[in-house]
Amino acid sequence: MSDNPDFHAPESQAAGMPAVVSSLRQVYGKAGVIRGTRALLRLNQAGGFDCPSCAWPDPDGERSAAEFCENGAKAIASEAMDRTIGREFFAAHSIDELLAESDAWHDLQGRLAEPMLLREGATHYEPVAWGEAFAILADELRGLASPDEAVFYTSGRASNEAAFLYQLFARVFGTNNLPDCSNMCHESSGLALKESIGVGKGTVTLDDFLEAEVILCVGQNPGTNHPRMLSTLEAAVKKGAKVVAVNPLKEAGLIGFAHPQHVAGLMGRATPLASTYLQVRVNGDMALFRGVAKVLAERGCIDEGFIAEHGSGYEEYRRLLDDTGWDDVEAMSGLGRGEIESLAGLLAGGGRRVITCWAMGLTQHRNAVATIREIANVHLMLGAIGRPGAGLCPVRGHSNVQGDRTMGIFEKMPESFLASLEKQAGVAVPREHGLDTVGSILAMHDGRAKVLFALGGNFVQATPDSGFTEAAVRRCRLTCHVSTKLNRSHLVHGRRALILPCLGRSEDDAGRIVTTENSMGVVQASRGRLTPASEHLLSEIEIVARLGETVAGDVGKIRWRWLAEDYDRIRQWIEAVVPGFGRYNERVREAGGFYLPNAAKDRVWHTPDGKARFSASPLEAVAAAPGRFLLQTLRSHDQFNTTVYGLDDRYRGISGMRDIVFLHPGDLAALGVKPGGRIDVTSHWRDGERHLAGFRAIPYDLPAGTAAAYFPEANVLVPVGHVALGSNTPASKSIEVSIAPAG
Ligand SMILES: Nc1nc2c(c(=O)[nH]1)N[C@H]1C(S)=C(S)[C@@H](COP(=O)(O)OP(=O)(O)OC[C@H]3O[C@@H](n4cnc5c(=O)[nH]c(N)nc54)[C@H](O)[C@@H]3O)O[C@H]1N2
Ligand SMILES: Nc1nc2c(c(=O)[nH]1)N[C@H]1C(S)=C(S)[C@@H](COP(=O)(O)OP(=O)(O)OC[C@H]3O[C@@H](n4cnc5c(=O)[nH]c(N)nc54)[C@H](O)[C@@H]3O)O[C@H]1N2
Ligand SMILES: [Mo]
Repeated sequence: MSDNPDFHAPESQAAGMPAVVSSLRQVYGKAGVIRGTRALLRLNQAGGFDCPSCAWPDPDGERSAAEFCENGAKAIASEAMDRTIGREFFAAHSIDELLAESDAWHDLQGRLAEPMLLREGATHYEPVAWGEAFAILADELRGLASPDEAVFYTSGRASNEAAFLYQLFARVFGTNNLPDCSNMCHESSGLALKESIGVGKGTVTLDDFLEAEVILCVGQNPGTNHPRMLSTLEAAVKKGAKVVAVNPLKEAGLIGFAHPQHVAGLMGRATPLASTYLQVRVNGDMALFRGVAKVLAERGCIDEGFIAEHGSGYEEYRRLLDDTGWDDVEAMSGLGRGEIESLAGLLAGGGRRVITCWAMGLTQHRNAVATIREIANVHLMLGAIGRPGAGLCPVRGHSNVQGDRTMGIFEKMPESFLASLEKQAGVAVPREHGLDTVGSILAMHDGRAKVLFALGGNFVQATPDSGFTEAAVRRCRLTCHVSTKLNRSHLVHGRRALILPCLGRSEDDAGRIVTTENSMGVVQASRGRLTPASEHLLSEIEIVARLGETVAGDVGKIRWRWLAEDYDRIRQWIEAVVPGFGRYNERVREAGGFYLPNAAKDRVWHTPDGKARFSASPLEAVAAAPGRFLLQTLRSHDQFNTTVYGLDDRYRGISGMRDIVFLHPGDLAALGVKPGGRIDVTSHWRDGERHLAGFRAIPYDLPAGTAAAYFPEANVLVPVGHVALGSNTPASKSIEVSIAPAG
């Protein structure tokens, strides 16, 4: 970590030697040499554990000895730290003192080592026995007027087994209030894809990348957030694929990639990645894809056979294309007609083997769902779905966020799942839809929800509108977090609060395996090998089972302890409830695991009319009022969501600071602010203003009138009511702000 705040020109490539050096320094510095190397050697190897960082898949066949990336190494270093914090630490630091420290400081303190309780009115956490912790939970949960007054949040690291048992508990307890990090992440993708192609997941595998002719990377920064994806892209480029980046910001990882596991890469010779870099306007993607579709239609570059056999709604969509003017397309996308025509030409050429990848740059906008359906429209026109080298690829965030959904962590699971769960459990489960993340914040704020239980994550820090959300959480009777590391959600608490420390994925769970599902629907086993950080830790599964036993008791066919004793039993239950998990225990022990079925990949469409559906949504893009900016919140290279490893953002040329706002150099000049000078930022929403004072303005290559700042520091500016239509995902990539020199 650099101590002196500084900025210089951004890099033009990602990875290479600095990445390797940086990862090793992280691991050896924090975890100690032996724990660190052992952890890395087991990372993403068959028989080892699944990297807890991102959800990019591992190669199906042979794996290199180092199937990890710099940021995977940081995640492990953070989890596998030798240092622990228990009763002495919490006796020495009051809640207020801890609140005054930064996220980076919290992460450096070490692993949570024993269960802790914050009594009503107390200033310090104190140790509590596991049994008493569960008794408190039972007391608070049973004391609620309705089970719907409890909220059960999940972050995307929970294993399939923990997630399945947890949703079973919530539903047996009597509520579908199962908000998760996905509500803030790929919810818009799931919804859009379900409507368009009948499956809320992507349709490609790693092999498709090697057969693709064109790969679009839209609204994502893989160099930082999915570094192993760069290896896949590099391999694809070497086989002749063209990579097109669509991003308002110039990201080093998309310009060039020096492979850290290859000699040439280590020497700093980068593979030029993106053949084209389209600096679209923030939220201009829908207009871009509409423009592409217009060109394809006008030139007749469509797959008529596919559309006739599989599509529905094309005529209406075609009329919409004819009615859309180029002026609108150009103004909203910020791109010229020529650029859009060349992209369309590229997509239509040859075998139309096109893959489109995307992440938060698309999902966290007001019109996110419509934008993603627009991408599906283009793929349907080209017939570029369900055949080799072509398809849709939402790139997931957390390592098991996709699996958690498959397991039923969702406030609106379909009837088929609930009916089958009910049958297996022998207990009635509720049907009324539950609260999602934004819904939970509002419910806590106005007193409809009184207990917040979280399986992982950092609710207070990951959610929008920090001031509003903190007030909401403080109104709870009880907040309880199952966690590995200290975070702000332990410190912004309800009347009483509990911290329940659990094993991390790298740690030995009495030799037992758990399973996860990656971004491409591969289910595989994960077995931790490191000695647990403390002898007082329980696995997430044991914690949920004891919660079930204490709060709900053994009911129907459920024997909580019996299920948690042998995870194969939980997997047998999953097999009975969730389609696609036949011979689960057997297949997950085969090298590489197994693929879940994906109907859209087989051109079977689980939509109401059994067809892949063109959607005709009105074209729109958000725009800031004159003189104002559209601000997006994004990740630095030194963080995993709310876990801040350090204060650098190497590829963007930033060291030693996070209190910054990237701006176009011309805008800086117009504001009369020098590079690095201090500014105040105010966001504007129909319910009023929100403020961020004294951040530094950094010149950067992004479109004039737009700005970027780091998540979670800038979350204070995101209004809780500013969400994507349909998916209710906070629209944290387009916040209308005004900026002034610091006053
Ligand atoms: N090391 C590391 N890895 C991670 C994470 C992490 O924090 N650290 N987080 C994980 C999680 S949970 C997730 S969801 C993923 C997130 O992965 P990303 O989606 O890559 O994460 P962000 O930093 O939010 O980056 C958003 C990108 O979208 C661009 N963008 C913003 N607005 C627009 C727009 O309107 N149009 C277009 N085309 N682009 C836009 C931004 O410039 C930026 O490059 O990464 C996962 N992996
Ligand atoms: N403004 C803005 N807000 C955003 C985003 C954005 O781009 N901009 N991105 C959104 C996205 S995509 C996401 S996914 C969410 C993330 O929201 P969350 O998933 O809630 O947040 P994380 O920071 O990933 O959670 C980190 C915490 O998880 C705990 N943890 C780590 N490993 C484990 C484990 O194995 N088990 C358990 N039980 N706990 C563990 C640690 O205590 C750590 O402090 O944030 C969202 N918020
Ligand atoms: Mo995410």
